[in-house]
Amino acid sequence: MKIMMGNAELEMGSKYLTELRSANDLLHDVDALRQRLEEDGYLLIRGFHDRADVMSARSGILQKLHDMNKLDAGFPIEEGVIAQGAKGAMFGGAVNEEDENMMPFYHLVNSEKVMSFFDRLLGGEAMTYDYKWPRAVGNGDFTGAHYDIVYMGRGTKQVYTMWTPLGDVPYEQGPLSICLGSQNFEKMKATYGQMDVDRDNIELGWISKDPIECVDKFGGQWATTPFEAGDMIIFGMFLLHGSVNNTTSRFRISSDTRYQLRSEPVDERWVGVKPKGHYAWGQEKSKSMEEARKEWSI
Ligand SMILES: O=C(O)CCC(=O)C(=O)O
Repeated sequence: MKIMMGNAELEMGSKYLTELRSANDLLHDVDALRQRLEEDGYLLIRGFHDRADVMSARSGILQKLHDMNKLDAGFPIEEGVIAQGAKGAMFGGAVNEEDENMMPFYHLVNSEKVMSFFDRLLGGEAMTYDYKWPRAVGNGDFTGAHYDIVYMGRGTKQVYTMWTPLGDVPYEQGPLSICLGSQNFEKMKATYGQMDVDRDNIELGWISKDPIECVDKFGGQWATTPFEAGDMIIFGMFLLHGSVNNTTSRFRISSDTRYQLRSEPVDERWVGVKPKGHYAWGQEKSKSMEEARKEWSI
């Protein structure tokens, strides 16, 4: 089976691409979960969220897409069919209680279940960034390879991303993909991994749009899987990830949200009632990643 990532076509089960594995069998054993996270760089938990809660978060976001005329009126809203020419959308920001459509989503990613999972995994009281990144990814769109640290590295480096599909996301709808082993790309961590998009103003922040080039040059192997509503995957700040292309006529709806120990320093851009977010990135003409990579010799 061929999977599209950017302009590349990757064969599932080749040196470039394999399947993510679930960590559900380790859920009862926190030491084993930590060890797996260390070794694999991620934990995929199937059926973690209540499917009904995920579907109500999805409905709220679909309602917003409908209100923005981004859905094809010829289909039921819940199918999320993209209106002719409509682009994707990011609904980044902190909880806004006036936005009723978003409340089920905030409850989902801030739930007691999520927070106590991180309390247990991190071995202390966890906190979540107030800022959340729910998104609708349009036809032909994908996310290029990046470390999250370049967007949120001003506090502790022990921050974890939880990626939650808000609905079922089969291969062709563009699920998350990660580069296995990229948590050990030492030269990349010492160069690209020290970058801060607001300080360095480098376009997109993606180290590469070409997953084949990544493997040939840096090593590792891409991994993805079809996701179902309820699944989630977590990973640290130094794990290259991106996504498969959405080749369907429906939006891929998902979110990325962040968690860390409350006792550790926090990146001030992402907390508070109105987090300031990226304040400088892209304000001036940004440097190309190609140029930055030449300077880093990677
Ligand atoms: O959903 C995507 O396409 C990318 C998500 C991502 O980059 C993240 O979860 O950090």
